Amino acid sequence: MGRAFDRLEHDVTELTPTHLKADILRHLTFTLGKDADHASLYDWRMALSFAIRDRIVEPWFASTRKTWETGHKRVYYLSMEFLIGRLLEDATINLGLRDTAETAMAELGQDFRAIVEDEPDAALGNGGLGRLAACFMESMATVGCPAYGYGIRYEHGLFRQRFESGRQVETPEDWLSQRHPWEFERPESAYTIGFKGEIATREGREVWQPGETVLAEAYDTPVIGWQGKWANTLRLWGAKPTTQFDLERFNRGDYAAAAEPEALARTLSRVLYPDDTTYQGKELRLKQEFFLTSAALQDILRRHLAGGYAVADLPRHVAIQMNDTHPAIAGPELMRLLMDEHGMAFDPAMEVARACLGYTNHTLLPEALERWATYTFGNVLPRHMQIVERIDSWHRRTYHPPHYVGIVKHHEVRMGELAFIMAHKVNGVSALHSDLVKQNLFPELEKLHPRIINETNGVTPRRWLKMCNRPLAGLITDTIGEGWEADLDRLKELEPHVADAEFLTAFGAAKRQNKQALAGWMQAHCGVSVSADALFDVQVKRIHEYKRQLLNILETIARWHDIRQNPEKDWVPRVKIFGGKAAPGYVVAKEIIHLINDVAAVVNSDPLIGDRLKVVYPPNYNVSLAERLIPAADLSEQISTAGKEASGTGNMKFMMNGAPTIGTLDGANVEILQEVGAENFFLFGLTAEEVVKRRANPDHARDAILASQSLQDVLQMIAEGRFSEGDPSRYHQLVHRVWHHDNFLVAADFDAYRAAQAEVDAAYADRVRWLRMAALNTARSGFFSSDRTIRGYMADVWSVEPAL
Ligand code: NBG
Repeated sequence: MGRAFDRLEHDVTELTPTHLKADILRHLTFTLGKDADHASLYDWRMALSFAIRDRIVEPWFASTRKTWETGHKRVYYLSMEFLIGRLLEDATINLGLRDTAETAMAELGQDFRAIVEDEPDAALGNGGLGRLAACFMESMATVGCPAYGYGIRYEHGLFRQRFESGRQVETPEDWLSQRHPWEFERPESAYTIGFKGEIATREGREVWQPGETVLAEAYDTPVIGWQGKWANTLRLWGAKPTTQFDLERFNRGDYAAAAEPEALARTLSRVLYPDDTTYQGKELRLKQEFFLTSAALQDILRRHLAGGYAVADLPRHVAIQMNDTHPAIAGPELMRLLMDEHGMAFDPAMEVARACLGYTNHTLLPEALERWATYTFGNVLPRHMQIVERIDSWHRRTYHPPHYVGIVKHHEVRMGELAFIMAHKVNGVSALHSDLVKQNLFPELEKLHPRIINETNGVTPRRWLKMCNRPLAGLITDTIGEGWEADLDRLKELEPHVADAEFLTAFGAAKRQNKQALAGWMQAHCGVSVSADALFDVQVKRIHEYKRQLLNILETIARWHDIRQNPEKDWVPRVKIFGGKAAPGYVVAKEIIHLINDVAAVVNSDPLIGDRLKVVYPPNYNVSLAERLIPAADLSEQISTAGKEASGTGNMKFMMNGAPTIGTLDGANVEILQEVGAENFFLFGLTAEEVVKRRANPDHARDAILASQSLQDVLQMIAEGRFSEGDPSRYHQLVHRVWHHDNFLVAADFDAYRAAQAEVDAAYADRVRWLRMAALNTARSGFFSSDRTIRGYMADVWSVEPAL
């Protein structure tokens, strides 16, 4: 066993650019079939990726073997989204081969950076929830937690975003149009997934005879942890037809019909639903959720039994985490497998299922807690409908909940309640959110069976600091030595250096280097020229009303107006940077995008303004753009309406990269504030409790607008068409909504936000003060490593020890 690891460590330290070059050329010749003289950038990327992948396979086998041999408990992370991004550079970093790879490529006459940037993002997710799953996969491999991630291999990930006259236009994303070098197809690992049909009773057992079936086929991507000591598997399911191609029809010339079974099956893994916080009441969505969950559970049971263990022993070897309510069908599906396929009785099956399952809630927004009409649910999953009803009546009989609490209510199946009841632990994703889950979401259930705990989110410092911010990572290593990457609390050792002028200067120089790189990129890609001396103020995340990009752009307008009124004043130059996509059907969010782009056009071409204010909105925000923007940010915008953002994880990435937050007391901002100290955080706005109270006043927006001359001016300018020349009514509805339907209290928080922005200006003008704040943000960000989060889940939810 140990031998494999020894060999790997030996390999990695010994691997010279010359060895790696030979590997690359071998793959170029024998895997790609290309001559070096005629190889394209793509060919070189493939060859390098395969050469790097080779180095992952050995620790991957060794990890799998060790888990088998010791019968170690495994974690199974079920998620409809994994927002992975690029893998090549990340893999070289974790293997300690980044510089070797760069040198090898240079010696082959190739530019490593260009190769890295040629890789398409694997965008199998919408936002924070999917990116969290990807960070968790990397952290589980780093801390040596044996784990599988289970998801769907969507042919089309999240759509690509373009702007046309300032409007969002979506085009399909096609990451699989090229070869995906990181995965291994496993045609032998395939399961039949059923839908619809009937239920028969045979020998006293219920037997489901599905009316439709598809095949779920596995594609495995190894996920390597820091220093290559452990690797886990991300297993994504692709849908295939169970019926063969219809040759008879084909021979009759009916080509389209002959290909029908294939086309139908493939729809299941074709597209990612492009929405992260609103629930899509689509039959296809329910089918996708069941497809993922059933394939995963069949695979888990197969592996468990192959280890020679009894079904009843499942909880000792298996922990299954439901990432949000999307895979909540895992409860009834596991019950079906245990009862119908393995002959367990209801009560013991319930015990086994509940001991295995954990549920993470990622949002309080009621529209995101899935509810299926019993008609739809019963039609798509008739056997599961029976099981859900049985669980619900068992729950009522055993626990006597209030009449309004239950799984099946008003002809709907409530997936949140189902997940709660079927899980032994339920967790929220930040301290504040977990409290709100207790108080507002499941108060009665929590009273009956207390099980809500908190696991504050985290992000992997390998990708989000070491990889994306080389200047800062280098400075950290020079200052406190190596090893902080897997022990992020060590960043605290930077604190004494914050008093040291030389260190601060170096910290500032690292930030400036990133800002200059970004400025060059924005000039080339967005056609806007900005000064690296300006304050880079960044808000990047999905566009959603509760995240309040509107508040930010209204403040931008106020700032523009003020500069015009008083151009002689000594303004601190700002670059407002926005990034993010709106769900294609979310009209209000798309209107906000349009407004931001319209404001950018006016501000950026205003000769009175010059460098004092710029607005840049690079299109198609994704993981790799985040890696470019976050290291260059001076200020992190985390301005959601308090009580609405469950945690946020972008906030943690900015903090790590030395950008102080301007933000509300929401989600993990609360903990960031606690860690960094109030003097290093720009806090403003109503608290979650105050939000609830303020909302009770139906005139809250009107009152706030009438009390703020600045906000009145801003709304007036928008309504007059100052940003929509030739189309003055373009934003009438938007302005009307601020006055009369301001659900997220933009007006109520406007003045407080402006005041906080003025404090930011003052702090930035004092160079040393600002650098100290920025450096302290990095130094105190250790808590937000996802390694800490994973250790928390391992101890509190999964009861699993590290295998390393
Ligand atoms: C999101 C929350 C974020 C949180 C991530 C990860 C959903 C449903 N929820 O605040 O909005 O950081 O989950 O927990 O996407």
